[in-house]
Amino acid sequence: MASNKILCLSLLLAAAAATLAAATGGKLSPAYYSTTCPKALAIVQAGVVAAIQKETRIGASLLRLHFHDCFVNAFLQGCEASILLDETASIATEKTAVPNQSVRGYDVIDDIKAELEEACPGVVSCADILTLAARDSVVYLGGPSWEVDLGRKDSLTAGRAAVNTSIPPPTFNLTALAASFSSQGLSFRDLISLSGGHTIGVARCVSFRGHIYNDSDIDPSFAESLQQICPRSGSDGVLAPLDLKTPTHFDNCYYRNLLRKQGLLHSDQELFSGNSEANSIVRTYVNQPSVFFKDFVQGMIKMGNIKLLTGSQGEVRTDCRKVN
Ligand code: HEM
Ligand SMILES: *[C@@H]1O[C@H](CO)[C@@H](O)[C@H](O)[C@H]1NC(C)=O
Ligand SMILES: *[C@@H]1O[C@H](CO)[C@@H](O)[C@H](O)[C@H]1NC(C)=O
Ligand SMILES: *[C@@H]1O[C@H](CO)[C@@H](O)[C@H](O)[C@H]1NC(C)=O
Ligand SMILES: CC(=O)N[C@H]1CO[C@H](CO)[C@@H](O)[C@@H]1O
Repeated sequence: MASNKILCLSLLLAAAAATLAAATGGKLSPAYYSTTCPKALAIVQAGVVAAIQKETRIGASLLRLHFHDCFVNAFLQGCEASILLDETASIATEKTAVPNQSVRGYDVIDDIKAELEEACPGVVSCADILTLAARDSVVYLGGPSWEVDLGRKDSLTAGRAAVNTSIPPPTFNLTALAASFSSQGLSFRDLISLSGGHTIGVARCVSFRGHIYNDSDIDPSFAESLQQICPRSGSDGVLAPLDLKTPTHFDNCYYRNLLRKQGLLHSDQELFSGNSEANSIVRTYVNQPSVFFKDFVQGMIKMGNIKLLTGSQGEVRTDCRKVN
């Protein structure tokens, strides 16, 4: 009897909290799932840690997955998990768009989602899983931690055509990169701090070939060593670390590489190649890693809030690959 009473009380509290959440409408909050799915954050984190322990690179892949989700503004939506939708008669999947070719981590999100559906069916959105998984990856690999505001809803659509125009290619110069970020409401400083995401993970030969053969702002011996694995043609898929020193550790080495002209992508080296404002920010991140961490966190929070669906917009998908 007593335990029944306690159960009823907690159900009542849950109902009150749910009403409160509904009443606050589209407002995000770190506590969004605290009554509807109290284990949500722990489940996502455990899934991310297990995946990274199986394959270290997956942490980088999960960070990039969130970046791409937020940047592709199909139908003017940002971080809404449209990147996870598979092709159907009515969905033009984003997965097969050219800049998307090496985006990965979908299976990890599926596994986490399956566990969440078991614990609290239909409650935790795929967009929130992507946002949390990016944060948890950064933390596990030694980067900064931060609180993630939750309550994003999932889109009902995807937009392959928008991938080409939304995701900046590695051939962009500083001006074009800044314009791309600015069109998403992100500042010049956000561009430089968020590019620090390249302190982990890898890129394919096809993505850095132009830089190692055609650019002059590259350390010649660094270029030469890369030319040995990435020929002028062929071997498009051969991988090299974005941060040659510590590719599985989230630190400020990415910026130290730029000072030595050892950025892997053309777009990386653009951040330290003559623009005095950019150079000065890069130098700050080299000398004061804590400033990099602070700015990166700020940038991630801004990026994670790009054109969200909230409240009664969109839905909470039960399968991240399909609209309900
Ligand atoms: C500034 C504009 C950016 C450009 C031009 C760019 C470009 C690229 C390219 C070309 C790759 C390698 C793809 C391949 O060859 O397979 C890559 C990988 C990656 N990017 Fe970016 N990126 C940018 C911004 C970002 C941001 C803002 C983040 C996250 C905060 C990010 C995180 C990553 C990560 C972690 C990887 C490695 C993924 C893996 O190993 O699976 N990038 N990026
Ligand atoms: C994206 O661009 C690539 C090459 O620039 C092109 O082959 C592809 O068809 C484009 N995709 C869409 C959906 O526009
Ligand atoms: C950057 O690229 C754009 C577009 O390709 C070009 O118009 C512009 O002249 C370039 N800017 C610099 C400073 O090279
Ligand atoms: C390098 O430059 C040459 C000559 O301008 C051009 O034909 C080639 O496409 C460039 N290669 C890459 C990978 O950008
Ligand atoms: C993960 C994923 O779906 N990648 C796709 C990216 O696009 C190519 C085609 O351009 C597909 O073959 C990949 O499966």
